[in-house]
Amino acid sequence: MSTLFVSTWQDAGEPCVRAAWENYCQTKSLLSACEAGLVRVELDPAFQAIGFGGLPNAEGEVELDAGLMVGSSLDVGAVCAVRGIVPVISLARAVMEKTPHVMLAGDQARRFAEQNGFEVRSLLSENSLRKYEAWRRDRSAAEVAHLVHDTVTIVGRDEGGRLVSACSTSGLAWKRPGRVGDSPIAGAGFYADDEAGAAGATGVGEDIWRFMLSHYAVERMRTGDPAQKACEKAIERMVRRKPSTAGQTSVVFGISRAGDWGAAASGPGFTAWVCEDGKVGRHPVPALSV
Ligand code: SD4
Repeated sequence: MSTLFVSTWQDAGEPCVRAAWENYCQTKSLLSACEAGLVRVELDPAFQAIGFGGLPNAEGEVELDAGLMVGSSLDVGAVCAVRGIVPVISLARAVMEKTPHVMLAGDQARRFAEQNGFEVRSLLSENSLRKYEAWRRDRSAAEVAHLVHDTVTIVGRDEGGRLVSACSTSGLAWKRPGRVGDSPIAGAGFYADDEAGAAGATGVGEDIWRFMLSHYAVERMRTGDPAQKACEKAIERMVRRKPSTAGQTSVVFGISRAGDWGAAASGPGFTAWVCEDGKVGRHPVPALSV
C-alpha cells in the first residue's frame, strides 16, 4: 500500500506535499510529515497564504488558526486567533500532546506557546504590509483579496492505513479581529478517523463550518463511499441547502480508508496537489455542477 498526501491550492500545495514526503521518508511518522508540510509553508514569507507572510486582519495584525487530527487515536489539537507565533500547526500539535484539551485561543494560546519555547515575533511580511496599506487606502478595490487563498490543508495516509488531517490558515484577509473560521475546528476544516477516512477543507470558513464539510465527507466514507463521491455529496448538500455558496469556491477533499482520494469544489479555481510515494501531481478541480 502506498503513502499518499493531498494538499491545497496552486502555489502552496506542491512545497507542502514535497516537504511532507521528505519528512515521512526520514521519520516514518505521518503526523510529523503533515506538520512538516505546513511548517514549510508557514515559515516561508514567499507564500502569503499562512503563517509568516499571511494577510492580516482589519487592524493590520496577522491572526492565525490551525488544527490537526490523528485518525488512529482521534486525538485533536488546535489553536485559534493566535498572534505573533509561527508555526501554529506545531503549536496545535503541542496543545494535543501536552494538554488534556483540544483547543487554546488568542492570548492564552500565545502564553502557552511562550511557555513551550516558541518565540513571539512580528508576522507581517513586506508584501502583506503593502497589501494591507493598499486595502486601507481603497477598501472596495482590495475587497477581492478575500479570494486569495490563505489556507493550506493536508491530508495523509501512510502505508499502514493510518490517517491524519491538518490545517493552517491566516483566515480571511482583512477579517474582523477575533474572527475564527473553519480551519481550527475539528469536523469543519479537518477530520480523520482510521475507520472511515480523512478530509480537509478550504474556502469560505463560515459555510464550511455551517456544513461541517470535513466531518460529513468522512461520515460518507464510513458508509462505503469512495472519497470522490463523499466529497461531492458534501458540496452538493451545502449548495442545495444554501444556494448562495455556489460559485464561492469552498472545497473539501479527502482520502478514504481504502486509500482512494477525491476533491470537490463549489466554485472554480481550486487545484489539489497529490504525492503518492514521492510522485507529485497537480490536479485542477472544476466547480461541481449541482
Ligand atoms: C477561513 N477557510 O478562515 C479559511 C479561509 C481559506 O483559502 O480557506 N482560504 O475561512
